[in-house]
Amino acid sequence: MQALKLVVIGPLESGKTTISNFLADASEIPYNYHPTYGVRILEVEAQGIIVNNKTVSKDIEIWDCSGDFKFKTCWPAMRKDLHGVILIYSAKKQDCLKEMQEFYDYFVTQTKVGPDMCVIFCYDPDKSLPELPKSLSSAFPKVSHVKCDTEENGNKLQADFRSFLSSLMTKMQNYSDQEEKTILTDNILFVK
Ligand SMILES: Nc1nc2c(ncn2[C@@H]2O[C@H](COP(=O)(O)OP(=O)(O)OP(=O)(O)O)[C@@H](O)[C@H]2O)c(=O)[nH]1
Ligand SMILES: [Mg+2]
Repeated sequence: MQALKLVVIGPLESGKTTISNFLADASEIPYNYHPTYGVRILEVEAQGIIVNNKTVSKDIEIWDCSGDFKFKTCWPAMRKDLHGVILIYSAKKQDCLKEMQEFYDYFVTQTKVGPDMCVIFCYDPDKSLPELPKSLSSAFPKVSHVKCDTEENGNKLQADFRSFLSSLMTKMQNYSDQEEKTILTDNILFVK
């Protein structure tokens, strides 16, 4: 079975590697900053995801991408055959609308991935933000947008991630069921 490819993208030093490690259940999470060089791929099996009232497991590839635009040459490989997008920005650097729009445009708008197959995480480990920045919420009104941190609210981050997986996999299944029906209908018409 093909793994679900999730691309984690966003500005430099926004928390992508920290969150990717957490979601992939990495046992050691280094909290000091090491810029990601290009991309790293983490593999994890998500268990107990609810898809159309059934509980399923799924292999996931988390593509933890660098936020440095010098790695833009890697973007086509990162975008190829992706199923979902996790956009991450840091509460410390909220002035990132232009960059977020560029990532969103390339990885979401220009692909088959719609706004409902994308989630925005605002990484706020110091709880510096009372609420989500309006500039970003209003720029991406159709995208689910939540605050997260890996330490105190790890359970909430896991729950938000699982709910994102559930909605993403439900949409994918409904889409492939629909495609199957269309092929069957086309074949029946053809036989007639
Ligand atoms: N306060 C706090 N800071 C943290 C914690 N975890 C990570 N950080 C800091 O958050 C920043 C984000 O680091 P990364 O996750 O490596 O950033 P990134 O988005 O992967 O960056 P690039 O790979 O360069 O694009 C770093 O400055 C970390 O030191 C935490 O639990 N608490
Ligand atoms: Mg990184």
